[in-house]
Amino acid sequence: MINKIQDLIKEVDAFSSNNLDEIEQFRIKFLSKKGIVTELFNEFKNIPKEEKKEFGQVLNILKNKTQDKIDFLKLNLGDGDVGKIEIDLSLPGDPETLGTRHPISLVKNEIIEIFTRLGFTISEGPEIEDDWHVFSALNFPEEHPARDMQDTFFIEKNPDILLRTHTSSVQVRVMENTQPPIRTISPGRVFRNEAISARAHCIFHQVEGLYIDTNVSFADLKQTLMYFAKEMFGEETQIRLRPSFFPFTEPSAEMDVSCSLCGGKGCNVCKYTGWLEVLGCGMVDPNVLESNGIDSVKYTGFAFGMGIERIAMLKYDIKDLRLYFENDVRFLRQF
Ligand code: 2NM
Repeated sequence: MINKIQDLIKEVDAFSSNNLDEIEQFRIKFLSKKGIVTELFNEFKNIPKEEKKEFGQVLNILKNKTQDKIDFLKLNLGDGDVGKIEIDLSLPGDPETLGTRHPISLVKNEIIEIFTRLGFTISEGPEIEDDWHVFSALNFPEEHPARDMQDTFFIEKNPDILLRTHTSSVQVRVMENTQPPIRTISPGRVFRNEAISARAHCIFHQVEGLYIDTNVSFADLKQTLMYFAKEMFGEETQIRLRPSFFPFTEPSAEMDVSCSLCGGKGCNVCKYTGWLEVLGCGMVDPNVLESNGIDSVKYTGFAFGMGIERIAMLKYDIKDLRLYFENDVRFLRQF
């Protein structure tokens, strides 16, 4: 009896086919209800007690080898002729769940699109900077509070190496290396030593812009920013400029846009003022041009800077800045 099973194992080992019908015949012969293996299992009760153990072991080997052979041959069938294996191609697939673009990226890309339509190029630069590119070349006086440990992250106690607090440092690098006309924006991450809250974070994103040429005036600044505001927040958007101060611009201004939620009538988003503050701007201080090798008699320029988080908050009515950094997919999927 055992020899008979050994012979059957040899037969199974030797069997091969790349034809589905043949493989099915092989399966019926061995494993179906009236197949060889099933019949042998039925024989089990007639086997003498002392042979039962060996009989069972060898028979199990035959059964497993037969099933493995069938699986193996069917798997190989798949190559080049899918139709032969029993897959229902009309069944719906398991869809991959796609991620979504982060709202900061969406708004950043939108800002980039608007300014590239006006002929601005995109400039990038290092996040770890030196004092010159972040402060000195931008007309920050030696005792300016932004230079304080309290506001700026320094690297390894070296007061000359720090994380950039604005992307104006990128524009210093552009001015160093190019003569006007310059039309460029610099999107990127910036770092400030601030306590994290709903309205502040130690890492955030900025887009700064720089335009330098002969005869650039405040009117050019105003038209450029009005075009930006209408493209970003809608054709009916109004802008207003309020006097302000920045070390690198003179005169300086802050720009508000009419609240797109209430159309300027007043609501809780604009705190019943009808206006939302969106960016800072001004005419580049001649000191900045001269520090960076640009003739301030021949050339003038304007510059502006905005926080991407803030623009996205206004655009999508996001109430808490921390949501941008938590990567909760329930938040991220909404955009
Ligand atoms: C702002 C506001 C006003 C600015 C200035 C410069 C540069 F490099 F030309 F000096 N870049 N960006 C600037 C001006 C940034 O952010 C609120």
